[in-house]
Amino acid sequence: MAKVALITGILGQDGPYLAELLLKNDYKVYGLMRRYSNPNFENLDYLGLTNKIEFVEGDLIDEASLMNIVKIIQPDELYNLAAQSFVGGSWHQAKLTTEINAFGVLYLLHALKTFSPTTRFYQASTSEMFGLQHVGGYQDETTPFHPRSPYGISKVYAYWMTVNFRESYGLFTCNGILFNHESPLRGIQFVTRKITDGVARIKAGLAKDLHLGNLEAKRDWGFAGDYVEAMHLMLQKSKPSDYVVGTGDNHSVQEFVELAFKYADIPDWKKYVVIDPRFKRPAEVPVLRAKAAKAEKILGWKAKLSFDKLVKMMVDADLKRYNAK
Ligand code: NAP
Ligand code: F7E
Repeated sequence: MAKVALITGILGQDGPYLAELLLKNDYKVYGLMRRYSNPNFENLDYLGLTNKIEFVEGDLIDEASLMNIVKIIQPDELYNLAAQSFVGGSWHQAKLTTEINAFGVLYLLHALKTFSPTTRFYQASTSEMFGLQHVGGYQDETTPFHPRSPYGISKVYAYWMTVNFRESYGLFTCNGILFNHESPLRGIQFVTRKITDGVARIKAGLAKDLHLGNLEAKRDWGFAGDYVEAMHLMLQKSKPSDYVVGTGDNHSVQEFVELAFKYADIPDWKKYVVIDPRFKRPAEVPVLRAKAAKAEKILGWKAKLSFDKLVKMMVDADLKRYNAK
């Protein structure tokens, strides 16, 4: 019989890539979305998936809606990708970020324990939990947490609640501690997509400059399409566990900028980039770099798309969007 999966965050970046993977594996896929006056199916449409998903309406801050959905669907696998995921915005909406990212996870876990205790649960944890912590420049499953934003703090709560329901009630729960992953479906506020969109606008004559914050921050950037494979693999193992997922390589925001301008064939990026204090953060995470040896050994997972190819893929997609080539 076909397996049933419920994905929260189905309209975001990762939701559509994961849905594509599960549909290819013959799953029936339910997608949880909030109520909108005007829903945006752009990312699912981009992959041609909108008509293949069974949508259910609910909200991570509405516990009763989650209880009902879990009770009715009783999925084999639940992937919790929904979140207020923008770190920069989490200082301005700290309470909402906490309600969605922290309490929302408690509500989901409680719903599973009550109505569907055999469901396998994936929690979208993040390298932002490490914040300032690293050993020799890397972070792995043994690295302590030192989150630097309300977002990172909310995710630490969710991480431990996910572990706690495993240890207290024997639920099959996994944390994927994912490092930054990007794609043409990335939200426009995140720095990679902001850069590729900005470059395409400049190329199309729609913008004269690109305002950015800290160009020195370093991130371990991979491709979202590769990372959803790791999520799925975690829930196929015989025992639940927590895994770091990343490429093992990192680059600065400036390196991303240089490459994006190069691929768009715009010489001298310095003529266009304006350093704007509005995009600097009250507390920065300066360097992230994964040591994903556990994922490689136990899941057989490794990032496939290189940094250069990722930047090119995103630049090409945005140039196409603006018909700027
Ligand atoms: P994303 O593009 O921001 O998508 C998040 C989704 O969550 C959106 O579709 C959003 O719905 C939904 N959502 C927000 N609040 C909700 C609520 N109260 N109830 C129901 N749905 C809600 O994020 P992503 O990049 O796909 O990331 C997926 C998950 O992985 C997130 O939890 C993120 O924190 C985590 N993560 C991401 C990365 C990364 O580099 N991408 C790395 C580590 C961890 P709307 O469309 O209504 O806004
Ligand atoms: O920032 C710097 C900024 O917003 C990356 C989320 O998916 O990954 C993401 O969080 C870096 C930071 O991603 C601008 O200061 C410079 O150092 O693209 P970002 P993030 O904060 O790393 C983690 C793993 C998640 O879990 C999150 O959900 O770029 N930066 N100038 C800028 N950042 C933005 N957004 N805009 C700028 O203008």
